[in-house]
Amino acid sequence: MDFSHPQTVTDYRRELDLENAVARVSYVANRVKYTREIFSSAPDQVLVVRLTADKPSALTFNVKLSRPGNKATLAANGNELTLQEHVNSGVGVKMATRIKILNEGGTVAAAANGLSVSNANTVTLLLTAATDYWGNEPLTTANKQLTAAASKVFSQLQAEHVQDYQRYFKRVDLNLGITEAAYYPTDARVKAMQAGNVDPHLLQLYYQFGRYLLISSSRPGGLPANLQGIWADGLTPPWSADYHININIQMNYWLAEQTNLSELHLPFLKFLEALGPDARKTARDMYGLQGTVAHFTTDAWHFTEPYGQTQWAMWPMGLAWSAQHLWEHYLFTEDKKYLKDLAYPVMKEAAAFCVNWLVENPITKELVSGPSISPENQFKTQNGNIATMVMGPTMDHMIIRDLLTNTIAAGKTLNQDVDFRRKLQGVLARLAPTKIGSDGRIMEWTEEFAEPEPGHRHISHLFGLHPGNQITKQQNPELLAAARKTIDSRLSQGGGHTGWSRAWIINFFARLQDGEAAYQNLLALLRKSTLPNLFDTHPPFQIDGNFGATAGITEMLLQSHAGEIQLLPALPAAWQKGYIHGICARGGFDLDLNWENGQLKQVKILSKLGNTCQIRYGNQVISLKTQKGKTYILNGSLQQL
Ligand code: FUC
Repeated sequence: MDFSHPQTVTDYRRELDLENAVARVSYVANRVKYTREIFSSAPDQVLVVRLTADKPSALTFNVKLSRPGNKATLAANGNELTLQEHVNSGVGVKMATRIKILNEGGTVAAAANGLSVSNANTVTLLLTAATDYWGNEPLTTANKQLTAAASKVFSQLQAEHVQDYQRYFKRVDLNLGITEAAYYPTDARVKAMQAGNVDPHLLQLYYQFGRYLLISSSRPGGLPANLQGIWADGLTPPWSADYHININIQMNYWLAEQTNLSELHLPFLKFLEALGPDARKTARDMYGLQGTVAHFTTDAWHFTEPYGQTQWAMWPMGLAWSAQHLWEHYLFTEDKKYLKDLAYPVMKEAAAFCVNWLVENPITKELVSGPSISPENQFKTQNGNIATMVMGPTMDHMIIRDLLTNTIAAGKTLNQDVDFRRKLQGVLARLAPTKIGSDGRIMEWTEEFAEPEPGHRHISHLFGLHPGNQITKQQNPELLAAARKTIDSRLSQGGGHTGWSRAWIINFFARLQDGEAAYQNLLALLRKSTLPNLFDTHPPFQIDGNFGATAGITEMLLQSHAGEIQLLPALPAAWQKGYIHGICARGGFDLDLNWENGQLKQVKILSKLGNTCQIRYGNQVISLKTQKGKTYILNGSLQQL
């Protein structure tokens, strides 16, 4: 949109309203106040821009439609524009974008590269866009969507959008208190925070921003959120806006179940299923093995082969790790049909690859993974060379242990594959265990190699602490202590320098039940790895840190990975009073937690499935039998009210 406004406009204000998922712009030019409201509607599949002015006939501007590369064709017709391209010189998808201008007052006429609006009172722009990725003819889709949207008035489009969005957004309410900083613009608050200001409300905003981003980028029937969610800029975004599955896309979905956005997990889960044919072929052609395998990254075209340098490429655990999400969705929902139809078949094939892949260490007789890497990290060999590939990196074993354990549980739940389950049990019994090194840290490799980059951003060998559940206070405190040493060592040597790495560290400290360290790392994320609009920065912008931090804040307040529901496991002193309502625990529970003076005041538990659960707050533990659909209220001493 090109306006012929004067050089300077005043009272400029731009906001993103997280409650409604509506962006607004307002400013004054030539003594006219202009406003814009913009939203992208999931139910109507349309982007809507509404322009108004506080004086009649004040809206005069050009609307252009273009795409980088200058290969798209543009057509204007009345008050509509159509842009089309068969991208990548006819090898990629076909795309079509349509715009319709609905003006109240004034006129719309043809102009260079678009249309011109003159002297209108109010203008609504409707934009639809489609590709043939899912098989439909894009122009037909974009036309259909445009016609349908144009049959509704603006207020109806907006009401439907807000209702649809809030259906997800309003499920969770976090309150960490408010200071006067909340009256300042977000970019100023981020800056003030970097200068040491305390702004709990900004953390609350940041938390909900993470949920907003997932609601807005991951809808059932669509693709999962990529490295930039859906906010990739330009045609060559960093890392091609792909699906890195050696931490990043998993992190994108850590918040899905716990922050009550379970349905929005499905694009990722379905995507894992869609990797099947290629993943089967890679296992067969590259390794001569049955089952499915994917490496460190993939994309919308489902490639699963390694490419690039061994340092990141030669790692056959991408699908095995991702398969954890399939089981997690089941743990939160106990949806047996989903388990049978979607999750279990994918888990089983990924597990089958792992079983075939492992080899026996001829000396210890343990089963080890390899040749493989510890994602993207390097070590020094005895003669001082820098190397990456080894037999038996710890993370691989942790991932395989997780997958095999989950696959056995899923098979048992479905009463399927007794023999296969027995086989997996046998493998688990021989799988190389997690070991503690002479310096008290969890060993990343089978040997204690010297590390060229001791503050490396990947802390892969703590997969068992988070997102896994192999290292817990309840189960193996000695490994927990070693995990702490591992993180401390990484951090003391400059670790946590990328946004996502810092976000992972928040989750680690939450699992270590160290609220202060989790909080300090959350502050560090806001101070060092956050852009003025709250986007996470690697650098550059990468969305995983946003999602990972929202997950981390949730883990500070509620955990359910260790066979019990633990309330406020890592509450920092800075959050003396507050509440979080609507977060979820495994086993089908929604919880409302309120705390005061740094202590649990009350917890309300909605049992969605009627399971019995064990609830822990500090050293107090109770067992709660529940009925499906009933709510239970406990006080700070876990007494039922
Ligand atoms: C992983 C990380 C990089 C980056 C990339 C997209 O491989 O090691 O830091 O985040 O994904």
